[in-house]
Amino acid sequence: MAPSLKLTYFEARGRAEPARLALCIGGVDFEDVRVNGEQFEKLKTSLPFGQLPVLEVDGEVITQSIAQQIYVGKLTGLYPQDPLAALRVDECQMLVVDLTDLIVPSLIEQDADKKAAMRKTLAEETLPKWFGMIEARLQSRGWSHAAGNELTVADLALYNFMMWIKRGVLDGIPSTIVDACPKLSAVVEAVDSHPKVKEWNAKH
Ligand SMILES: N[C@@H](CCC(=O)N[C@@H](CS)C(=O)NCC(=O)O)C(=O)O
Repeated sequence: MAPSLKLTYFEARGRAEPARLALCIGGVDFEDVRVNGEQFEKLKTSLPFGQLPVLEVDGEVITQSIAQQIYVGKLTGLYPQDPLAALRVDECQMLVVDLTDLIVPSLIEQDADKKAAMRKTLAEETLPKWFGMIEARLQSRGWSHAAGNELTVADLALYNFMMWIKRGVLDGIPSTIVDACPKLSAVVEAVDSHPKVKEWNAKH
């Protein structure tokens, strides 16, 4: 019997969106719970590590977004059974965590000048360097997708991160910095043009 799933996160894409997209693409029903700051503060003490997202599987609360992505990838056929193929998917998912961690300090910084300086370094040095390395890796491997030749949760994780940049919502980071990387852009586009992703994005 299919498990009952409830995914709780903020009203944002953030660390929950790859799992949401996987469930949407796979046609797996889930309860998509989104809390605001006030609701989170009330919920926080009941959360295993005081953080979101949490995925409840038949009532059992599971933390850690990457573990959740792997699990829903398995449920939806978006995570390979072959160990080496799975390793490639995990590599890409962890890479996205590292990319996210590059940005997080600039989200937290309260001093406007320091924040702007951090964003300038990200936009002009750090992110182009990382995107260039990802592009080189995708080019050298000749894959059509993020971690092989099939759509996996790695694509959804990379897509979610790259769209954060491409949507131009991070002040000081121009959306165009992705344009220098054609292979990376193609991986992002392949997810963005997926009919179920289009439908999902139109609704959210
Ligand atoms: N390693 C965790 C990190 C979770 C995390 O940092 N969650 C943030 C939101 S993106 C959070 O709940 N922040 C609120 C807090 O820590 O009070 C994961 O990947 O799920």
